[in-house]
Amino acid sequence: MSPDDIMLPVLPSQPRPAAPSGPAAALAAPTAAAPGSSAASLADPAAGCKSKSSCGTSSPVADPEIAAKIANHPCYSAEAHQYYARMHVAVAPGCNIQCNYCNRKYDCANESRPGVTSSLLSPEDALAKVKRVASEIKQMSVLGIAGPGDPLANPKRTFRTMELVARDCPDIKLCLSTNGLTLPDYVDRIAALDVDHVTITINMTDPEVGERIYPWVAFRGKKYTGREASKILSERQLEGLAMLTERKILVKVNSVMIPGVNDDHLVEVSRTVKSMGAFLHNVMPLVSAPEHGTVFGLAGQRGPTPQEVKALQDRCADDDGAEMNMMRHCRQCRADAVGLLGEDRSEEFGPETYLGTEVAYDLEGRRKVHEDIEKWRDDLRDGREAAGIAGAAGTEAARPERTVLVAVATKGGGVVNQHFGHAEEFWVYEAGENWAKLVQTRSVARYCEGPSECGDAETTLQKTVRLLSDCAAVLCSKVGPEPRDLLAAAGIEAVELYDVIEPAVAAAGARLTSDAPEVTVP
Ligand code: CLF
Ligand code: SF4
Repeated sequence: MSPDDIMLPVLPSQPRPAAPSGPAAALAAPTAAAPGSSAASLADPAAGCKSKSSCGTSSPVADPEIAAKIANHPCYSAEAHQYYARMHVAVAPGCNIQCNYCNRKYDCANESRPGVTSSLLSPEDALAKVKRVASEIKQMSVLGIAGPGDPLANPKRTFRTMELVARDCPDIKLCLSTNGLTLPDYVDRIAALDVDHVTITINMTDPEVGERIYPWVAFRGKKYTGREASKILSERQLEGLAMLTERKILVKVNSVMIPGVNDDHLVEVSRTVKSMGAFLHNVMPLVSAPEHGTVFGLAGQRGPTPQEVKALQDRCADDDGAEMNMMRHCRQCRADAVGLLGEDRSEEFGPETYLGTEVAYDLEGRRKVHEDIEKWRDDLRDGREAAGIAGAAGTEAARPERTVLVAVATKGGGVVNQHFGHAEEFWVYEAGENWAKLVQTRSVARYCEGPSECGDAETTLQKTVRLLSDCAAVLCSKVGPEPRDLLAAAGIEAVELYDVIEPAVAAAGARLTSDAPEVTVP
């Protein structure tokens, strides 16, 4: 679809920024931005965020050095994730601990989606793949190593890969995810490679909780079990975290939310890691199915509902919780994921596409594409500011008293541009007058609370309506009569439009909260 194909409800007298070329166009960006949208015209321009920082977390990033580091990292900046892609290379097969949600046949579930198996690459083949992907997907800005085992349990392969990529692809950010057991041993090496982003999976800081998650830990040639194992793991994780933050390396903490095991404990974890300088906390749902053959899966341990995940994320973010920056848009990628978060283009890059062919690294072409993306983002940001819409840049002071949840169907590019029936995921925003803040992404296929609620008889449509049950409206480019009726029966208004997301969400929020009988701010 070209930008000109999109019919936007634009006021004719309003200025339109130029249509983007290159990457933004490829992302189906629209021809109008916030100032010209009908949605924006409903907003009062009195309030609004003046921040230019690219913040995807729950709070604005005041430090320009940090803002620059996260500006094009799709996981550390929710705004960036609409435009920039990441890729993972599966170079790290082994692991040094056992998690009860992993059976080793699949990718490391600390960062990846359980039940997915990625094929292993040598560091040299990984470099060839990175160069191929970088030349095809120029908005790919980050290379992450996240499995299929633990990257730091495979230090030779992991660091060799990073060295090769740093040598040949100087504009790609390096990113690493680890269970943290051996992290303190490698912090200097990580710093020397200019790795600016490290994720540690911390599911507990209390060994009593930990012994229900980790049956054993292999440390310095010895296998530990019970509380002792979790005590060692937790101490090493926190030691590594402190060492990284001391070196100004941004740390994201992942926590797998396991209902009845660590859910009540995770606010405490959030508080601890925040006090030690972690930048971002990503509470991810346990995905547990008997066919994965994990201890939790076989024991019938359920995963949380999206509503439970959001409630916990909100508690961690709250003033009386941990007041932590929360990541709300994780897609639990696979260890060989390629593309924008939420899309999986790994199958386009099989070995035949990168082995045996020399790919020239088009640094200049990539720079140009990234420049175009930044221009497009600036236009949208200026539009939001002109319309007085806060939330995207996280200025909590501007949050209205009354908000509702509004779901959006989007293919990216910052625009409501997807048919309801084609959407495999929805972005859920907190919406109110002059306020639009992304609070969760929900995958239609991912969440299932077990046979009692999600049996064979439940259609995808019914499941989708249940997924959005706490939303007041869903914004999409098109919706059929059957889903519209089912949504209406569940109290969810279906709104058809093509528009820039934030102004459209804020307008819907303003309208819905003016009718809403109760305050829904958490
Ligand atoms: Fe990969 Fe992870 Fe780096 Fe991102 S993923 S190593 S921080 S580049 Fe991102 Fe994927 Fe969630 Fe990970 S969406 S699973 S948080
Ligand atoms: Fe599996 Fe990852 Fe846990 Fe290792 S750290 S046991 S690979 S989930």
